[in-house]
Amino acid sequence: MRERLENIRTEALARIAAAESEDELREIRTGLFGKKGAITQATKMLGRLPAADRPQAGGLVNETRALLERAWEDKNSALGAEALAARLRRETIDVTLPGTVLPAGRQHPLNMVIADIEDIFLGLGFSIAEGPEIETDYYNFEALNLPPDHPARDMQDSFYITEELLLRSQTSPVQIRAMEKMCPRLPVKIIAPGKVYRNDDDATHSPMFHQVEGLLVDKGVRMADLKGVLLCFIREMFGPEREIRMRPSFFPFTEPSAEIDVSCMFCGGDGCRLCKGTGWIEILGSGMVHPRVLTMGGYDANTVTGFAFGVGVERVAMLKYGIDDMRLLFDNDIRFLRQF
Ligand code: 2U9
Repeated sequence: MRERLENIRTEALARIAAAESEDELREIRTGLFGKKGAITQATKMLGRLPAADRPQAGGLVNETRALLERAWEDKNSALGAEALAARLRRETIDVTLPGTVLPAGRQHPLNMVIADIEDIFLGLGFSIAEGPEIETDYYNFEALNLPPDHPARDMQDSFYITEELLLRSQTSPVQIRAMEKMCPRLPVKIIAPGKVYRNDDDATHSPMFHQVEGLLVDKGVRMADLKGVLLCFIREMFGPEREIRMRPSFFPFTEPSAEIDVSCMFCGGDGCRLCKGTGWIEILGSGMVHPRVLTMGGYDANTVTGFAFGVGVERVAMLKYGIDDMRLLFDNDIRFLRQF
């Protein structure tokens, strides 16, 4: 047994020392410690020895196993380190080479304007409400007091999906939904930004455009509150020198209704080409929420009042950045967009 173990040891140590690859080393390991490996066999043979010889022989087997295992591990580490060193010699990486510069994107001017409007109204205590772009006839028209013969309800003027469903033509349905949800709590104080759709397509109209509408419902809300909030909005947006004026108007969902003009930001009100010599530019629609609309939202029109307004985001962007053709906002020409 002793002799046999010595032979195994001498031969194995020589083979381990001579091994040139990790593959070769793995083979040696199997030859020693695998199922039919020399050390495994020697361990099995112990059982056949006379009981008196077993402890000593067992000790020898363990000693040889431990010695070979250590020799194997040392060689394995050495070969691994060598392989890594060789790879590092082969692969040179120049960490000083300039990297690939990814072009940085930016926000679309329309989204910048929406974010600006949201910031201003958040600062005034309004919350932001959102809703579906596919609406029911009820929320888009009926709850807003739009009569059955109103032109917007015509198949020609709105995008119908079925008789009951259409692409919303304004964001007002969002506010009706918000009132239903909030009722009877007060105040309802929200803005509704988003995409709206109308069957219009020419130099000044796009079939899809963006609106921000606002709604404040509470006890004792007056037209003076509307004017104050909108003056604040206009001055934050276009500068502290701006003035506003209100002209009587009509919308089915507000009574009374008013068109809001802003003093021309290009000539300061003296009159120029952009304000057509008047010194004023139309910017918002607004009014006191029609009692029928309050009722439809669930509120008692005898005890609460509200104001509402709507503004076209494309129009604000054009005025703010001096863009003269709305189509530029939808062409997605990088040369245009990178100027903002
Ligand atoms: C509820 C009640 C009333 C929203 C309003 C306008 C006036 C308005 C236009 C501005 C330019 C649409 O984008 S535009 O073409 N909007 O003139 N919008 S009052 O009134 C509401 C909204 C919700 C419940």
